[in-house]
Amino acid sequence: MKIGIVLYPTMGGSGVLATELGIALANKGHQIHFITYRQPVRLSAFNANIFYHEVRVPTYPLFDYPPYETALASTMVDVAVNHQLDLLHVHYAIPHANAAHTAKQIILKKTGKYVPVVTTLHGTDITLVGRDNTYLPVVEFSINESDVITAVSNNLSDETYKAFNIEKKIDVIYNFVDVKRFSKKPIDAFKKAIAPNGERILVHASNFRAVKRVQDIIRVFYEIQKEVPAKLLMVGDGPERHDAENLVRELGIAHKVNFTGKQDQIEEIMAISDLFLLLSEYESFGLSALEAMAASVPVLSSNAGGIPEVNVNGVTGYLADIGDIDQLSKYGIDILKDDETLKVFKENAYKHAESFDIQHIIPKYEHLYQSVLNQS
Ligand code: GMT
Repeated sequence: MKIGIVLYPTMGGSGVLATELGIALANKGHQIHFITYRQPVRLSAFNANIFYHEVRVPTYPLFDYPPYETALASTMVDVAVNHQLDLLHVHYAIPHANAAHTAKQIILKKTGKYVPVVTTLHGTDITLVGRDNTYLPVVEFSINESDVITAVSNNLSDETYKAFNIEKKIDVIYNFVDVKRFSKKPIDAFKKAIAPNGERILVHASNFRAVKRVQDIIRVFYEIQKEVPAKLLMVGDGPERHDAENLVRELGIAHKVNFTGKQDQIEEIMAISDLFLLLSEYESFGLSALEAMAASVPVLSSNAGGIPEVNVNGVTGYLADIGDIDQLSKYGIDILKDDETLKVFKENAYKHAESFDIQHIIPKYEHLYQSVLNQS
């Protein structure tokens, strides 16, 4: 198949997932055309089946707001017509689903070919941004106009039906992870540099937006390190980083917490880690937690949104209510208290991650593409 994939090229979960999906499909012989405004972060190695089309947004003094959506739809038309795409798969509804709807109509008028649109909902496009009345009518319309709608968890599917008047079935296809890629041997020198005295290594990775509640992570770590010698790696960057760094200083634990900034080689960091923290207000899925589990790292998380569909309480880690610092800290100490307990959690985390392996999930997308193409 010849597939156009539209995505955000940044470190966010939807972009990572869409890029990994495209690479995996290309490895299976499909021709993949990524369409976005910058080279996607995880798209590095050359692959003869992968093409990247940059959306250029020419500026003009009249535009206070350059019309990205128009430029995107035009690029989608250009790529679909000139490369004879079979379908368009857009990740994150805003503004991709609407741009795809426009592109689909133009392609049909120009060439007589119907190019179906698959829209994958990822999270904040529904739970935060999409619900905003400024966007809602267009988001609702363009989701309904998609030929196929998928969501990355049952929770996100439920939230979509609650927030919008959706007239179609939403297919749930869970996010996936390449377990092989995350099953790395820890680099001893790296581990020693972070935890020279054999301290436990805790890790959080995100875009440090308010929804991630990074201050809770610092507070939970503060409690845990009183009982268990530990270090904390805060990976990523974003609006809440500054306040989180201040809190670390206020609590007097700056020597135990390392804000690494954005890191490309997240699998090397996961390989030396003992516990991953994800205490968000909401996550449709929690892809970073799954990547941790694939690296045999148990997860301490909130029970928000779709996280319980990924992290199994008492098995792959623990879950507690959002902001329940006491309970979360107790659970963290419980996982880390002795090597034997930690080993069991690590093994369970890895085993559970295997059920989300890329090899099980890619065929689900291929099957979906094939059935929409058969219908159109
Ligand atoms: O908010 C983020 O972390 C980024 C966001 C995105 O759309 O890029 O992530 C969402 O999609 C991920 C991949 O499907 C999910 O794993 C995240 O849980 C989801 N984030 C939220 O729902 C807040």
